Amino acid sequence: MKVAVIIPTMNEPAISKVVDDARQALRHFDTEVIVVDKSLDDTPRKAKKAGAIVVTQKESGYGNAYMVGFSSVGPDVDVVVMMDGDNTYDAYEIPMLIDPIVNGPTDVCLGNRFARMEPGAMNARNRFGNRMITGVINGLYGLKLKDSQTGFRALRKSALDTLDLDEDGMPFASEMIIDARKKSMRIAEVPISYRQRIGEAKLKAYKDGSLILSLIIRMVRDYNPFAIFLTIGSLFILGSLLSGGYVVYEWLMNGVITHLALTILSAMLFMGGIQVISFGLLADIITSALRAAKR
Ligand SMILES: Nc1nc2c(ncn2[C@@H]2O[C@H](COP(=O)(O)OP(=O)(O)O)[C@@H](O)[C@H]2O)c(=O)[nH]1
Ligand SMILES: [Mg+2]
Repeated sequence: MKVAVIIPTMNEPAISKVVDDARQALRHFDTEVIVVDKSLDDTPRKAKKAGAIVVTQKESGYGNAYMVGFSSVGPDVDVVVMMDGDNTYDAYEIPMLIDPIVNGPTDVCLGNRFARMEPGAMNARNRFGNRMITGVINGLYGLKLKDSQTGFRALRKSALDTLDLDEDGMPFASEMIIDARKKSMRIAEVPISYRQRIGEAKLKAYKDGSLILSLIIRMVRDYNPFAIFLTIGSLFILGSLLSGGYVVYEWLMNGVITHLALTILSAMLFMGGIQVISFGLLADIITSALRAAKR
């Protein structure tokens, strides 16, 4: 059983400890630690000294770093672990994280940071953003995750090889879950610890948060447009039934219609709703046809 640990780094002062811990934690396995580096400081030198294979990232971005890392793992690797270089994750929990893959049918195992989170490790804004994004992913893709944005993950190498990933930045983390789900992979979540980071954060909450949400909308639109249009169209029709119901009620009671504007609004909402749903049906037919043509 061979395990590769991939750590993307951009100026990470704790990298020596992180690499040391990972190698020590996996001493009973055949192990390689790969650091994909984009630093201006001595991070790569420290990583090499601690025993990691260092690959220099030419382009930039968190997702791009992992794509470089995935293509650098040895051919005999069975499990790939993803981890930050900032000491937030406890490398000694790697054996626990990979267990559902090594001893079970799991393809993708995610570490849930909310299980054992040190105070101050994640600020309220990021906690809120994570909850929102996780809720949307769960709702749209029928999952029950607690922490979709975790950076501590393990993947069965054979499953990883079939994923189609091309998000260069932080949305990569969501893309991976959504694609794994679409390919009916077995996804598990295990409780992990999460500590305060050493060194400066690279995540830009507002920029990365909106990039992640726009990725999710794009993925749903491309793969399952009908879900989005049906939801919007239904809301229109629901609104039209409420306002139209009031108009009809008044007409039945008094025999006259006094709310002309409301009447027009109801009719427009109803027709709009039907149009949006029809459009969704068309979009669905088009995307299915395109997908069939690609095969
Ligand atoms: N090579 C590389 N590493 C990056 C890049 N962006 C972030 N990282 C690293 O990816 C890991 C996750 O970033 P971090 O700032 O901890 O994000 P957070 O855990 O979501 O707050 C850290 O080890 C960073 O040094 C990048 O563009 N290139
Ligand atoms: Mg981090």
